[in-house]
Amino acid sequence: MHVDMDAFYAAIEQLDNPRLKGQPVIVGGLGQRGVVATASYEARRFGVHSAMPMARARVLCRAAHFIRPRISRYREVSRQIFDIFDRFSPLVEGLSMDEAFLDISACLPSRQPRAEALRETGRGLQQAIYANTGLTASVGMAHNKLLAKLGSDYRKPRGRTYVAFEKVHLFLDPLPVGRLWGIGKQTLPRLQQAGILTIGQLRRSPPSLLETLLGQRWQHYLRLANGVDQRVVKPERADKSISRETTFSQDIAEQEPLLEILRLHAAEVAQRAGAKSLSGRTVSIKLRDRHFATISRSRTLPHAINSTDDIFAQARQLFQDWCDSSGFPAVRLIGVGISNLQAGDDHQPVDELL
Ligand code: TTP
Ligand code: MG
Repeated sequence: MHVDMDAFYAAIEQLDNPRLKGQPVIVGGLGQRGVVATASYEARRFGVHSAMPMARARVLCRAAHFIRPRISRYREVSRQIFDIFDRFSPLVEGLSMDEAFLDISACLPSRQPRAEALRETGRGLQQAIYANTGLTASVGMAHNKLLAKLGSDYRKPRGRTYVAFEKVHLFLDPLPVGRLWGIGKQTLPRLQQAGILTIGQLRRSPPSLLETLLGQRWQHYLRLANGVDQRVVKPERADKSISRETTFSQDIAEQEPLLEILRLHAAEVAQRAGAKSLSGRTVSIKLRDRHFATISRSRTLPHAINSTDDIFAQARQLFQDWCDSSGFPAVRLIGVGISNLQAGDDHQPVDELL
């Protein structure tokens, strides 16, 4: 099952301020270069959508209520809905604040035929979310991730779609080819120029043409177009932090090599975080001096990061501040880590939205 909340930020604003119910609401950066984070379905009718410049949204829908994001409130609601997901399955893979895969294969009531049991579970989850939060979600159910994800988007908002095994082509064939994972800005125009507009057209194209258009990965896309996807739901382990440290056999009394090691550690932390689609708001360094006194310094940012450069920039600043304040005694151990972890990438850095 794939679950995705409807107009998440905007729906929370409408929930918290009932005067906004049924009204066009646009959440995003209100400054000069602000960007739309999301719009209520009432505002979408005017053509407003995520990632659009706010200036454009103001032209399209002048009567809308324009609201700055309240990320911490959205995170609070996100925790509530993830608590509900946990009640439905032990296997939950969060993709972002408002979206997750649930492997429910082992959690279906056995007294019913499978399709019925699935539909009932989907409905039950939607009802539990609504009862606990007052918000609506859309769900997609199928035997794999690709179909479940496309299913949740099929009849948004408040949609519920079950793609049965024998209906795969019926469901996939008419969808635009750009809906397949991995077909992005670069590949899409090439396919369109070749007359491949739908998933069904891709599925029926000759392999030689697909190889020319899609390169080495053509068979992968052909499998997706046939609704074949073997990926399993990967629940994230409850990591609290990701860190890497080294203890030296001798004290190091120069800053240059220590910074170099800090950078390597930052790269490893970034790589491990990226592999799990995690990012962190807090960066810490750990140091031990020759007297075995261990010191840690940390800093918490307004948005989560997980790139080498971002982590290293923070770690270096922390290290330099420590050198300035301590007079830089020789170092025995140095490490860097991130914590305050969250699933997925933030769509936009928060400061771009403010
Ligand atoms: P989405 O699930 O993509 O969008 P949505 O929940 O607002 O609307 P729907 O699912 O019904 O189509 O993203 C979830 C939240 O993430 C969204 O409410 C705001 C935020 N977001 C951004 O900040 N920038 C973006 O570009 C996108 C796509 C989302
Ligand atoms: Mg959503």
